Amino acid sequence: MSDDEIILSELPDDELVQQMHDDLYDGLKEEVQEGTNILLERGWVPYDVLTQALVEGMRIVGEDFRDGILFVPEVLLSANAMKAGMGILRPLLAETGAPKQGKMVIGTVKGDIHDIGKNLVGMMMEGAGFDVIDLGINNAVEKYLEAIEEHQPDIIGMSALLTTTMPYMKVVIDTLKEKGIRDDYIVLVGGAPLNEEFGKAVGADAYCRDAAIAVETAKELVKRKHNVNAG
Ligand code: B12
Repeated sequence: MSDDEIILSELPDDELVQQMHDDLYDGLKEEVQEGTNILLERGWVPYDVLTQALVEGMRIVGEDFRDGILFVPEVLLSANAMKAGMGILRPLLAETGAPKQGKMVIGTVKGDIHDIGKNLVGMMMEGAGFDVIDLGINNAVEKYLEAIEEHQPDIIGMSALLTTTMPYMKVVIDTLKEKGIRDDYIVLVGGAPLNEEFGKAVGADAYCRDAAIAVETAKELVKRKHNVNAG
């Protein structure tokens, strides 16, 4: 059977999720949107659609990109398809009615244009009750400083997907230290090439492996900060 003949709504859940991985791989935006809607109509919670259909699909794309089977133009199409699916989930994840937790400024660091993971963290943080100010991609330290000044966030989040751009996180944190304001904020860092050790080495409060952990860590650290301030 050719792809044209596949009717997504007729597939059972597991085959539909597989098909969505294929469609994401092929950069088929409309099909990914359709699949996302079908899973939601079937009662899937948005977080499961996000992780099992979209994030898992992008993981497979990542492997073939690494292995030289896919190239930038193809991965860009996959990224666009993923974003289209995320666009449907975003309002659903945000409308949880969670009590207000605090404010976060988040951005991808200078030299780096990867934004899917950052966007996902932003979405999940919104869903958990944080106000999120998204600085977008390719942010120099000045951008973070301006946003901190303007928004007075509780949390600063930095994302980097390249081994060449992740050291820039230290530039930002060191600048905060020089200005004597480092300890006024919780700094969270993330991105595929990072790890716990790197987070510690650059002086972040925490490295978070994924968006769910980012939410848990943010809540915990904000609570702790408030307790310290109250005490
Ligand atoms: C999609 C993609 C692209 C897309 C980006 C589209 C977009 N709008 O983002 C495009 C095609 C543009 C691209 C370009 C490039 N890419 Co690219 N890309 C990827 C790919 C396949 C997936 C990344 C992704 O979106 N993952 C899905 C999300 C959900 O996961 P995530 O980003 O890791 O985010 C999660 C966590 O890390 C964490 N997190 C992320 N950020 C943050 C921030 C905070 C504050 C917290 C708490 C947590 C957190 O939570 C997120 C959600 O759970 C990765 C492969 C990989 N293994 O990561 C390569 C990858 C990152 N790219 C790579 C490369 C080399 C490039 C290019 C240099 C290629 C080139 N020759 O031009 C350019 C770089 C351009 C630039 N200057 O930035 C390499 C990096 C290698 C390295 N060691 O540095 C990778 C690893 C692929 C590979 N193995 O070769 N890429």
